[in-house]
Amino acid sequence: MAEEYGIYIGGEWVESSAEELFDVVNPANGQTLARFPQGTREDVQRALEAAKAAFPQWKSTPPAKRGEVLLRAGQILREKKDDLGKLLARENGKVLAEARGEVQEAIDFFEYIAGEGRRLLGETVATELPDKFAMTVRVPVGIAGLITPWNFPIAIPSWKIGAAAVSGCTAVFKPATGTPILGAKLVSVLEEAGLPPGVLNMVTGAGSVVGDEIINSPLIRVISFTGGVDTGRVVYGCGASRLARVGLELGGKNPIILMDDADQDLALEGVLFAAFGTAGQRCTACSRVIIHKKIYDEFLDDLVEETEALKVGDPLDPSVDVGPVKGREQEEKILRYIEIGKEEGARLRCGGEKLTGNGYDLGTFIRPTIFEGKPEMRIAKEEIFGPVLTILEAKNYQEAVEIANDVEYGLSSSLYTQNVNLAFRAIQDIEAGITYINAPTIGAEVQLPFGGVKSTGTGAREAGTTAIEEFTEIKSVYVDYSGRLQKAQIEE
Ligand code: UN1
Repeated sequence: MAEEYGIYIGGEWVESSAEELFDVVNPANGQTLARFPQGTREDVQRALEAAKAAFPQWKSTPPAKRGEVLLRAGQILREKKDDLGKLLARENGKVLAEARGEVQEAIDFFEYIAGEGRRLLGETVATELPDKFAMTVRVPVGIAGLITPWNFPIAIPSWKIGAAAVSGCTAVFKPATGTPILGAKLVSVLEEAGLPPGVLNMVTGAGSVVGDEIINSPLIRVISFTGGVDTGRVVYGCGASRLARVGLELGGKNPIILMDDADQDLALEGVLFAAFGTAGQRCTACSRVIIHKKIYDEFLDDLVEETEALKVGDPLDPSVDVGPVKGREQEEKILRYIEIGKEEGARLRCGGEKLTGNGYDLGTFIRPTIFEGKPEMRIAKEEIFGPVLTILEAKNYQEAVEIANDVEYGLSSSLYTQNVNLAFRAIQDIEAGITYINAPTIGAEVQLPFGGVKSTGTGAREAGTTAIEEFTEIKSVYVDYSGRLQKAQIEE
């Protein structure tokens, strides 16, 4: 029997006002794992009221105490890592090693951000007047709306919830409809860790209802959204119309550039992991490999051979390399892009189809696919978010970087070379929020800022040293202890 969940308001799991539930389906076999309420606008209003009521108390809780709760949450997640990893693999479809890695990412982030409770650094600044003191302090922005995607159902919620909570914000959280179970588990872990009622509230349901109500509420002072670029534009517009803060982390079309002196074995492993890990459904996934013409044929032949050898199947089977894509809608979109690639005249080197028979029919599996393309093709420009890789040729470094930059997005990027000068040049030249040298485009660590340029996003970087930027306001404070009126900027 699939478990039925409610919504989480004011520290309790309660019934939604919704009549309808939606199914959460295991993409490997089509089984229903759980049912969640198709939340209503009224549900969101209740969540907002709870977040509003909890704000004054949470805001005045010492940041170090807020951090302690988050540290405990990390410790509880650590104890539950085995179970959560398996559940995540079933709910999302990523293979168990990656699912466990994602739970670890959440643990790492809570442990990291807990320490922020003992920093939340401001500055002391010199003043132009005697007997006067000047400093900046951080104050929470207010109630946060946190909207997260299905591809990282615990790590991304952790970044947002952890950073908002340590900053003193209270929040309404809407997990993706594809993966609310991990969201609900995280909420329960935070409750167990001692997060006071109302600091975090969760409502599930459609973006067009629940998401829409969150982003349009005047109570929400900061919206943090990770998802597709089209929705991101709508979210940004709503925030702009009432001057709320908006943090967006949207798509990517992440390149790996291979120079002619690259360690090809190392690069091969990196490309396979970055392009086909999580079945290519990461914002940071490598979807373009730009290869120097001198090694193009040699590298590509090896890559195709290794790609064909990847085992696709049940994510809980440790011998499997690539799991399913997340559901029918994803599958259809990816298959459509494969057709577009063929119509555009790209050369299909392997994959290019849905897997059938052998139990595959119960789930949504696509064979890892490689196209040889041209930079102007749609498959080389648009985010496919699946196991589809486009290979492009470049005659030199300059051309490779031009191709890399000639897309709408700029999240992650990578260059393989032995030439240290070129490596440092690429750090300047590639337009992206993240650049790896001699490593693939995925696997960002939590203590570094995460985010991108151009249509990939806007607002403060998530995670890392910048995590609290999104959820805190800087206040400038002047203390005059001269006992007389001192006028700055005015000569006497
Ligand atoms: C995402 O796909 O939106 O760097 C997040 C990585 C992971 C996070 C990806 N740590 O691949």
